[in-house]
Amino acid sequence: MNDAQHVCLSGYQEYSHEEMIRRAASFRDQMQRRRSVRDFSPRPVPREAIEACVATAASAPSGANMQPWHFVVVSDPQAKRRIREAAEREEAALYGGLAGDEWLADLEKLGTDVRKPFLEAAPVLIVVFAQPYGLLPDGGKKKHYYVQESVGIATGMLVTALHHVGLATLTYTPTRMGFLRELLGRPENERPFIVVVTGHPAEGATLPAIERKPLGEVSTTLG
Ligand code: IYR
Repeated sequence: MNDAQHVCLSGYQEYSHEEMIRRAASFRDQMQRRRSVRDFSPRPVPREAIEACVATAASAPSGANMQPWHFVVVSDPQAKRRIREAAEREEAALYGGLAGDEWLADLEKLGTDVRKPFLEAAPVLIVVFAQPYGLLPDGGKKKHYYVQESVGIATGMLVTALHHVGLATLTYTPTRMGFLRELLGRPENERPFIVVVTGHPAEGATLPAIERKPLGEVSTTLG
């Protein structure tokens, strides 16, 4: 017999069809204004807003509710500088040949290179860690499930929350990210997943002239 404990669903908000359509369109319009930004202003951002956005991310669904993530909010200039220096060393390897010709050609339209000034310029870096397994109080390992999917969903919610409060983001993955675990003193069961760079865009920030695929190309409706 299943003896799972259940509680009543509370906080569910129902909308009329008209209201659903209006909200869906309005949220789509809001989210379609999101762009990955690489030119950041050093203007400070409210710590409380960042914390609330991280709390939103941490409310994501996860495999067997293991919540296999950890978020490190970095705003200390010295820590940001160390992250930039280590990341640029990794990028030097990538752009120096590790990436291969096809990858480098695909990156050309973005205009990215070895230099990562945004890691110091942006007021906040949120380093997202994934936990392939948990650590029990006795030092034993606890199995985690669908870790990539779970942390990917949480990261999507983080980016959405930051955009919602008017902060620009860049989802940044240095080529090899192991240095982040050491620099930030995270335990052995955590793997760096992504760096979410956030803050205000610099004045006059520019973006690559790239476009989203049309909806008909990325979705199919059956029935
Ligand atoms: N991490 C490198 C390379 C890079 C890779 C992908 I895939 C991108 O979408 C963008 C960049 C860099 O940030 O320069």
